[in-house]
Amino acid sequence: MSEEKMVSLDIIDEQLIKKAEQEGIETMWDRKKAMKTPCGFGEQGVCCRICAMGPCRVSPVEGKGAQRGICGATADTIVARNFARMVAAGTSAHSDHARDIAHVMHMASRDGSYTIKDEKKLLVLAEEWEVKTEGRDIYDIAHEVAEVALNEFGKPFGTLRFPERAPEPRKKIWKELGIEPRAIDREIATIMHSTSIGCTSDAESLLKMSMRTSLSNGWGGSMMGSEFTDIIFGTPTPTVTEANLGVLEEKQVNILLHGHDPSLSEMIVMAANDPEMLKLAQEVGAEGINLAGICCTGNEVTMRHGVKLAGTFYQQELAVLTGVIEAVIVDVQCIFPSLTPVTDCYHTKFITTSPKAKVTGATHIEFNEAVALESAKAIVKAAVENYANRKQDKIFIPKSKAQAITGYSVEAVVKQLDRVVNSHIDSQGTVKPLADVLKAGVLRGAAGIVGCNNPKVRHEYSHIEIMKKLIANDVIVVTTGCAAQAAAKAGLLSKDAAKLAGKGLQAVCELVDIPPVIHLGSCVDNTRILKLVSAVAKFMDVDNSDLPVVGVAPEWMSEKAVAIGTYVVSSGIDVFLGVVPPVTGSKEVMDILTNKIEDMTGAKFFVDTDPHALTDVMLARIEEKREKLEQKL
Ligand code: CUV
Ligand code: SF4
Repeated sequence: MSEEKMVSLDIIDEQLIKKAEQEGIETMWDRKKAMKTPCGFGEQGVCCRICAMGPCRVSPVEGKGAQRGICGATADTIVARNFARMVAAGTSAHSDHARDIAHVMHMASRDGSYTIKDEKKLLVLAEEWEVKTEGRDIYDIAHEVAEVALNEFGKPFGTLRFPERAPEPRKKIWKELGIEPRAIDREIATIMHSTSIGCTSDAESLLKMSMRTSLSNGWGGSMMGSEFTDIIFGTPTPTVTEANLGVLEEKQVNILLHGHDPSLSEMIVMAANDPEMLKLAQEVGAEGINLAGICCTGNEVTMRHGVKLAGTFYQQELAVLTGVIEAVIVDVQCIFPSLTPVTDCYHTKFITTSPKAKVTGATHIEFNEAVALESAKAIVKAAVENYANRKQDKIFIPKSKAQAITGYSVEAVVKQLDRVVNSHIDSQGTVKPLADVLKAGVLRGAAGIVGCNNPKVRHEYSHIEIMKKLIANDVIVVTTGCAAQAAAKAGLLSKDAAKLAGKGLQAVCELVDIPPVIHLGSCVDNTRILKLVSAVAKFMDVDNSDLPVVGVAPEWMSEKAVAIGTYVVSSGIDVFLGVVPPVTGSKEVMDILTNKIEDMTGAKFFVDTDPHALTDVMLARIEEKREKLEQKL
């Protein structure tokens, strides 16, 4: 296959990449080419620049070249420290997102921009956290729950609350390993401290710290993000939508929503449906306002409003290249700084909204939660008014789009299963039917496929190949993040895709009326997977690590993914990576992550850049777990 073809899986994107070439616009692939061979030391994790005696790069080969940094740190120390810092950074991103959501809940009011949509979920959480509910106004309860949550970030004593939800054997493992997460900010600070010059040099100890910090993300910040978002904006239910750049509309104002935090995107959705804004759109000659999502924000708004998905992380530049985007509205995370030069080539406005992510050259319109809807309207207005400035000769909208069903929460999945299998029409659902089909072997197992795109691998190829192979082998797939968008574009989130599934999974899909690949949301929503797996484990009276369940990140790139992978393994679920993490320079770290960690947590990391080989190992592992589980039950 020619290099050009390797770039992308679908022809449409190739057309846009060609358009970029013709118009002399640089994209990530040009920059990837210019980057040439990546630094071998960095790639293996053996470059340290923690203090100014360095940077030191030590040899990853024993007995050859510099074996220690100036302070005496070995490759093992340097790799483990770098890994720990990645986990800390990833944890901070998702948890800081959750902190903002908790603040929004704290300011929610009956007649304000932010209200409480899922009162029941709030009451369940209030009870769990022993917040008094009787005879109290729902907003008083919300404010107190939010305050309790905000204290989870910095409380001086004790451990986090959400890990209580894990199965008993899992909690015992965490306790014995000494990795029960304490306050979220504290775990992040501890890693930053312990990895500074002259603190922890013991690799195993650094990895245990990483596990604890990652748990403060999975069973802390991220879980808070999911739960609170549901409470404020509603728990998702399945909705039909469309995905890929073909969702852009030539005759409408197109607004690209990119980033993470629903407290912005939800308000933009509201503003875009506001009669005043629609009238304004008509006045400028447009037929309407069309929202399209990218990355996690895309997942959030499609789950709750069916907003169409423009695509994945890597399509952020390509979307602009269509020439029909009036504004790219972003908040935090995964935003390419290159959106400035790319949007500069068109009429497109690049609007940043968060003080946490200002981008050079972008238009900054700060989003003010206190007057959220007004603030959102001002942003949408700027987009609408830009419609007239389109450069007509630069327009090209690819045709391709696929139908997708998005927005399965754990609640929705469980309810749907229970309703069909047990005819429990009104029930809130139990996981019994799911446990039953797993036990019986109708479904061999379940896989969570998550994460980003990475130009190191052929775009979306790994995501799609792995998903197809798993469902063909009766492994049900749940998916989040950009993996979910890849699935949507490939048509795997449609009920139609059941024809690609094995007999068992096909039967379940037909019976329950679900697609074989289930959209579970954004990256913080990986905690929905933790919740579901834990619920099934508890129901069967086993541990997470006993279940035939795997986590997969075929094309990951972000520090967040490192934190996620670590909390998933720490939660007892094997993690399969399609991109090699920068740890290969240390024998000890490699040995712990891909081997010894199993003795501690009952799960480990597997790495293979060939998606087919990786899936074969996954399937073997699933069968291995099934055999052990059978003996246990
Ligand atoms: Ni938080 S982290 S590219 S948006 S999944 Fe998408 Fe998901 Fe990776 Fe970023
Ligand atoms: Fe070099 Fe040690 Fe400083 Fe790292 S901490 S840069 S290995 S001297």
